[in-house]
Amino acid sequence: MVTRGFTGRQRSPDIAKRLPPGQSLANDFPVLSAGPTPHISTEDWTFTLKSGPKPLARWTWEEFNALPKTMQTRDIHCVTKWSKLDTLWEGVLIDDILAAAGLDRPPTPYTLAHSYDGYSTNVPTADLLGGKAMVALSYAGAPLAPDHGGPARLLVPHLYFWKSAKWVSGLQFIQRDEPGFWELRGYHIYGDPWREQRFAGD
Ligand SMILES: Nc1nc2c(c(=O)[nH]1)N[C@H]1C(S)=C(S)[C@@H](COP(=O)(O)O)O[C@H]1N2
Ligand SMILES: [Mo]
Repeated sequence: MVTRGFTGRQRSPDIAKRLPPGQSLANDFPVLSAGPTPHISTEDWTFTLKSGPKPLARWTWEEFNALPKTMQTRDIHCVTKWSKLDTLWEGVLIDDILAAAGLDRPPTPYTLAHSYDGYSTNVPTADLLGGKAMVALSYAGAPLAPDHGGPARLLVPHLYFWKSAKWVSGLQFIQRDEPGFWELRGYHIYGDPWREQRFAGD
């Protein structure tokens, strides 16, 4: 059975292999937000790195755009059971943000991402490094649309998509893992789609 916008069966085997358990292919790009889309002008936008309460570095839009940029094609997986293959992003790798802040290693084992809409999400710092995550500024060759998190969003494609904080305002390094917005509301603390870690206890 095929539902409009989703096709679960009769995929070629290599596509099937790229779908984590319980996921179906989305052909469109659904928008999922807990609240209304905030509109942040690039003139007001800043990105801040903190260790606990202590600010480490801060960039304006212009300064941030001068950092080295990387393009990545990645599969993304939403906990509401859609996946999208081969999505194309451009942005600044978290590795390059740390380097620009003069950090040769991350200060703490955990990180909280914070957003302009008050959203937050927690990720082990190691999951943000080694080319695994970026602050994305563009999607499919165009500036990131406001509904999808523009001007800038976190992209952590190997975890469920709620970890990819839209309208990201900064990263805060923390000593102990602390749940973010959805993790406080029952989503899994880590969120590996390949282990189907949708909810706390999965
Ligand atoms: N700031 C912020 N980031 C967010 C959300 C949100 O409500 N606010 N929703 C999350 C959830 S649950 C998902 S599935 C993805 C959806 O991203 P999309 O709207 O670009 O598909 O964004 C994540 N990032
Ligand atoms: Mo989601």
